[in-house]
Amino acid sequence: MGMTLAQKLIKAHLVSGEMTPGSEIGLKIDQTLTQDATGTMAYLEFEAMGVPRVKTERSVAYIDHNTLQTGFENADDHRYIQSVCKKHGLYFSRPGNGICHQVHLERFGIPGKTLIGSDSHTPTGGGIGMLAFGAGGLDVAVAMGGGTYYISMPKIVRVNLTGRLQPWVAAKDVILEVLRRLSVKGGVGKIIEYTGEGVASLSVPERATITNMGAELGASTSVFPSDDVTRAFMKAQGREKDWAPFTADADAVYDETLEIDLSALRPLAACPHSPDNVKAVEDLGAIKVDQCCIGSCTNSSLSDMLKVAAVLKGKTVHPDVSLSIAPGSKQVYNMLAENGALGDLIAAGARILECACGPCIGMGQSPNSAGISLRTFNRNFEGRSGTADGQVYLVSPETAAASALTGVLTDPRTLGGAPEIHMPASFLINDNMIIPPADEKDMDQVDILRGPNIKPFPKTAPLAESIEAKALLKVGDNITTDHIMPAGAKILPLRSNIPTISEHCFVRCDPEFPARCKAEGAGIIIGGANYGQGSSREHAALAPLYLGIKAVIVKSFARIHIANLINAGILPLTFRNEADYDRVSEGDTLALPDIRRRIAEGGEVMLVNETTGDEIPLNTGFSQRQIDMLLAGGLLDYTRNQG
Ligand code: MIC
Ligand code: SF4
Repeated sequence: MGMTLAQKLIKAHLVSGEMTPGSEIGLKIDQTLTQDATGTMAYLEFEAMGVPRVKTERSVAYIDHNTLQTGFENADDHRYIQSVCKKHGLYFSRPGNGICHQVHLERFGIPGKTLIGSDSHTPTGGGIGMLAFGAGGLDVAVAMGGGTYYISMPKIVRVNLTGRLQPWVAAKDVILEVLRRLSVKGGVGKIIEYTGEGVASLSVPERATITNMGAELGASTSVFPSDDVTRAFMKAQGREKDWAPFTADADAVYDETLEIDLSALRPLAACPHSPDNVKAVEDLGAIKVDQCCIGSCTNSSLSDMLKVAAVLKGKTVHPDVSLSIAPGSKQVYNMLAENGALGDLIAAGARILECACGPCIGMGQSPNSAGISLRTFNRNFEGRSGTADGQVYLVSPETAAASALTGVLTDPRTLGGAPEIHMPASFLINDNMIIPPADEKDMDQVDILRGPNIKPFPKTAPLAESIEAKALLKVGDNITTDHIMPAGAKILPLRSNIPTISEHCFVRCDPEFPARCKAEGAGIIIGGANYGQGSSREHAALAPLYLGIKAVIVKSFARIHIANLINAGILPLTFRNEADYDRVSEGDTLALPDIRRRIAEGGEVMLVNETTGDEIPLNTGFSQRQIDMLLAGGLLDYTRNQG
């Protein structure tokens, strides 16, 4: 029987386990990346492991999230990460060099290799045929130390692409269509593999837009074949020697198939407040727009920017609209400057931002009160923009640019002939903002620079014999990590300070939550389906850990978040019967009697609601490795115990 591309890549990196969907597999990791908002913690964890040099083929640290420096914290963290890189063998991408996923694709990604990154959009690498996963910082630290990365073997979904995109219809519209059909839970436990005759018509940046936003499906990752289009991209990046072909076998068998006719797609928009709330732009009508933001790891490639420049050329942004544009990398920015397109953007009145995540993570450019913001980004969770009642629509660069001119949501097809943009035969290559590590023989001379904001990893403890605690919070379905541990310009600088950042844990849902946890000393969180979707931030587990949360009991979890909870030594449990969610109320006193033995034996776990007298069965389904981690109090203690 033939194999899918994803299966081939998994097989080539398989260290342990059986490739049957749902069972735990261990993968050898070739490359890692971190960004600064998750990186500081990941490197503190790496240091705690005591491994002198990274053992991967390539590890890169990017500074792209916390670039708004309104106090000493972010700059201190950048210096800390830079010094760790120099000492421990990592490449350091300086602030200003661009967004991790864009730069990694341009300069480091290699088809057929595995990559994990402490950022949920690491699957961007799937655009050049990498097997790339978002992961918690601890998992990345372990991989840097040469350790195995564990996931549960996903099902493989085939997205068969036929036809070709019509003028003004973009790669963004392809992934929005997949989200419309599958929803933000539809990819959980799955790898999305793109095949079919339509693949060849998509450039690497277009493919990367699609694999990037596959994160919003909850998918483990997404992947395109590595073909002649990939080869041309690698060649244009001066890296043709790193190219090799990778495709699925013709008789590969998939668990599910989705058919998408590219020719039939129209410009789409994800409406507030979820990436799967997708409607056609023409059906939404001329909604008045206050802001347009173009950029982010989803849509900040050179071709995206050139399309936008072509739309704006010779025109002026509508008086009621603020348009911000952040090119994805220094390479993109530099090329825009050299070919004159940057001048067109500036002349039209665009507010040019540095090459970084910026507004996507609430680092500036929050919209006005109840403002309507069209963004080429990948997430429009409520409040993420920094404006609690902001209304964010996710659209293609074409739609954003067209709307920035008219002041209302505009289907770009109404603009007439579409600009013809071709990928250059060679990109401008200048890696002067990437600092290589010190030679191994010199590493002892490198001092690690630690600012006062960097506080140690929170205390963990082995799993108790029994747990008794109140349900300190009850939340509904699709809780994002932006609910659990909000980001934004004010809170992000605290990413290396768990005691202080924990004061912000869940405050968007309930401002009293941190205080209640502190008063009680221990607690349990109750949640609905797809709990923890979105970001890879392990702070969404570390802050609850610091606040004394012992268990999170929900209908279902998002993939990266459940791994982060286990890594932090917090018990993630699910209701055997989803309807039992209704049998627990906030404030109830709950017990998990004899929990240590039950987890150790992998047996049934019973939740006793001492307030109502109900007994509620829970699922565990942990692998032996996860059981050992939970018993030890998390991944750091588990690794230490293993010596
Ligand atoms: C995001 O888009 O939510 C982030 C910010 O990039 C996160 C990482 C983080 O929280 O630092 C992600 O996607 O993993
Ligand atoms: Fe940065 Fe936004 Fe991409 Fe996250 S989704 S990595 S915040 S650009």
